[in-house]
Amino acid sequence: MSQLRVETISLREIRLPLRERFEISSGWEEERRVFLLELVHPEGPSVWSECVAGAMPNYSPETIDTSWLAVRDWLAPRVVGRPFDGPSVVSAFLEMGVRGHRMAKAALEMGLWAMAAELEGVSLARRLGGERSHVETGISLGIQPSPDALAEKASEAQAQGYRKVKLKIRPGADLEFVRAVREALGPAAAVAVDANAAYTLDDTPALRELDPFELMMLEQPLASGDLRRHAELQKAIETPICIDESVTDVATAEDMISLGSGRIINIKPGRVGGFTPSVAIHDLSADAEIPVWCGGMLESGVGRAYNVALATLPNFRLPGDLSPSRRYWERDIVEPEWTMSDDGLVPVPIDRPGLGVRIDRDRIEDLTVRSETVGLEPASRASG
Ligand code: OSB
Ligand code: MG
Repeated sequence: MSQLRVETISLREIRLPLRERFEISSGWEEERRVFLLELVHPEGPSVWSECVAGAMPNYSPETIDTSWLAVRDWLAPRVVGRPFDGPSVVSAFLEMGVRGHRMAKAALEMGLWAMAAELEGVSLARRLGGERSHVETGISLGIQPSPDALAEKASEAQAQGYRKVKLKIRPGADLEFVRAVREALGPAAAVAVDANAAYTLDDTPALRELDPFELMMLEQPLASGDLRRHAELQKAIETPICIDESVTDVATAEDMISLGSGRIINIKPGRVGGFTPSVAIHDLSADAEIPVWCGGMLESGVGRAYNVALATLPNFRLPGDLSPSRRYWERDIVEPEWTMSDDGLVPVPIDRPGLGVRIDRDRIEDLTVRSETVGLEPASRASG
């Protein structure tokens, strides 16, 4: 079998308009700036990966521009031309001498997992150890102008078959919005809320008012660095807290569990630096009886392929944010597009090698606003 190795890495930015504006407590997006990587093996095979950083540093400190710099100047030059014994050694290799920049590292690391799967002729899901042919999905609904407008969106999502409806909340757009949705969907519906770090411990009484609505979870109420305060909040409220932003690596997942900062973890492989840390967090959560689910970052069909593959592991016990392509885009950049059955299941290409979807290279070419290649002589670098 060919050795795991990459000869060139191309960086590309494309623009994809979202079908609807997506608003969270700290900002909003109407058009996704998507950062794609193409990793090319010396014997020809190529794989695509996606860096999930956003346009603005409102979710995490990373942005598409900081991750572009990190990949181009620090990370990709180290990977190019170097043989790896397997994809599981890449994460530790990228950690050496570069702090943070986890989304940038993840895009490369996950690309190498896909390359390994491709070279071995197995699906990415199986390469990670997953066996499911379908994964459960929910929808993440952005903040809407009114409780009624949100309840209408939530009802539509329920009718489409989503297994969880997650509502973005912030102070001033919380209690009445949750009430309207609970009334519209009924007592049995799985409803969750996500605050994206918009509250403080002083808001404990307001957050306790959510208890009677029996939410599936309250995602990331407090700031990213506030694991201890999350533990204090969890003691004061009944709704299970789910940690998103605060778990940035294996150590913070261990801290979260031992402090009791929450009862559920949202794993986004981009946020924690790739698949090797994601699988480690998955495993230690399973040992601690903490369920996990796979979050999303409004990925294109490329990034989604990675999330879907990860969600086939056994301790992904709650529906992910793995909506089908149609939820986000008029037309995706992969074929076939990602779909969902009318009971909220996303089919996994478990028996197709690599990512299991074709990349629409012509369309990507049309949408490209800049590109650069690492691994060629400087004279032949394309830039635009
Ligand atoms: O907090 O989970 C989040 C999107 C961008 C940034 C942060 C988050 C989200 C989502 C969207 O909730 C999930 C999706 O991709 O559908
Ligand atoms: Mg979140």
